[in-house]
Amino acid sequence: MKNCVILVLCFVFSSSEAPSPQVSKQYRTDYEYNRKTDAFYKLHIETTPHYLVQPLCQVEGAELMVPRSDYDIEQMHAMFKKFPDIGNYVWVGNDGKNHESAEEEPIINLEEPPSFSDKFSTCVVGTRTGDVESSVCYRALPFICKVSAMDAPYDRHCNVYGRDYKYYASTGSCYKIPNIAFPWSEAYAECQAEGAHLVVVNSEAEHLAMKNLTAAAPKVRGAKASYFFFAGFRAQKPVGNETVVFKTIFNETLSQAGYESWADNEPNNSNGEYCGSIFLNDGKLNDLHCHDTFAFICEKEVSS
Ligand SMILES: *[C@@H]1O[C@H](CO)[C@@H](O)[C@H](O)[C@H]1NC(C)=O
Ligand SMILES: *[C@@H]1O[C@H](CO)[C@@H](O)[C@H](O)[C@H]1NC(C)=O
Ligand SMILES: *[C@@H]1O[C@H](CO)[C@@H](O)[C@H](O)[C@H]1NC(C)=O
Ligand SMILES: *[C@@H]1O[C@H](CO)[C@@H](O)[C@H](O)[C@H]1NC(C)=O
Ligand SMILES: [Ca+2]
Ligand SMILES: [Ca+2]
Repeated sequence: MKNCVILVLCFVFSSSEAPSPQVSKQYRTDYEYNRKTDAFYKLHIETTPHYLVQPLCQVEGAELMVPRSDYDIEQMHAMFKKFPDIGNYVWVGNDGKNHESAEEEPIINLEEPPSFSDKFSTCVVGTRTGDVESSVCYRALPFICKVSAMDAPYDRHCNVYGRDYKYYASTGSCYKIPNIAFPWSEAYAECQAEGAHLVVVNSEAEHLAMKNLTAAAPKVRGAKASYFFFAGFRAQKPVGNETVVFKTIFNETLSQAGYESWADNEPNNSNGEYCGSIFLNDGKLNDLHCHDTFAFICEKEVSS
């Protein structure tokens, strides 16, 4: 009987190379764990209109935090303390209770609200002093995302903290196009946080895989154009008459990386396009402005 138990345990441990967040209490590098709630949290310090916060949390496999217990409030309080300069309010989710209205005059978001209802409805905020209050929705605030360890996504085969990775046997890598548009450096950080990296095309087979992946991709919110996907290469802004040299995020030239076919008439470096992308039509390479927002592709090599 005892041997049996030991055998079963051995099997369980040896078959799981990297255990799920449920077991390991590890999640994306930008989330912190709270033992009392058995959940992961992230405070987004950038001020954000209310209608965008839930989609942003969901890209990270989380939800806007609904304050459910004193432990959630303690967590919020602790996160506020790390950032003295972000003001006194954050968006939190609606817990369905009635709350006093926030006293401080809200800084009204000057952009047009996306919907009539957002302008007049009330939303829920957490305060620096540890209260939950109601507030107009028509403003921009930092916000807190939360996911329980039980629900935190982990893809065992691809070894990433994210959903929707697709494995291509032809390249031995998993790929994903997150459902959001970002500037290049935020796209870079987002792939990193999940345990992946912006895609680097290393072969003709991988070029074909990218052509296949992008052809089937739904459009993402907020992209400047829907036919480009940021990828893991870019150039330094040249000094004087230096030539522009594109290198991968692993500091290889494109030729060293194994694929250097540009789309027709690219790179055109039009007014300083220094960030790399993949062109939907032919899966080939193109240069883009780093600060514009586009869809992007994350890659994770599967170790054999
Ligand atoms: C992508 O590849 C899959 C699997 O081989 C195939 O079923 C699908 O039709 C391809 N899609 C495109 C757009 O080529
Ligand atoms: C580029 O700069 C170098 C040195 O700064 C100079 O010698 C050369 O003539 C320049 N080339 C062109 C095409 O301007
Ligand atoms: C990148 O490669 C270049 C040339 O191969 C080398 O000079 C440089 O130090 C490398 N940079 C980093 C950060 O490794
Ligand atoms: C340069 O390339 C971009 C796409 O990266 C394209 O939108 C733009 O029209 C091109 N500019 C010129 C002058 O060809
Ligand atoms: Ca690759
Ligand atoms: Ca271009």
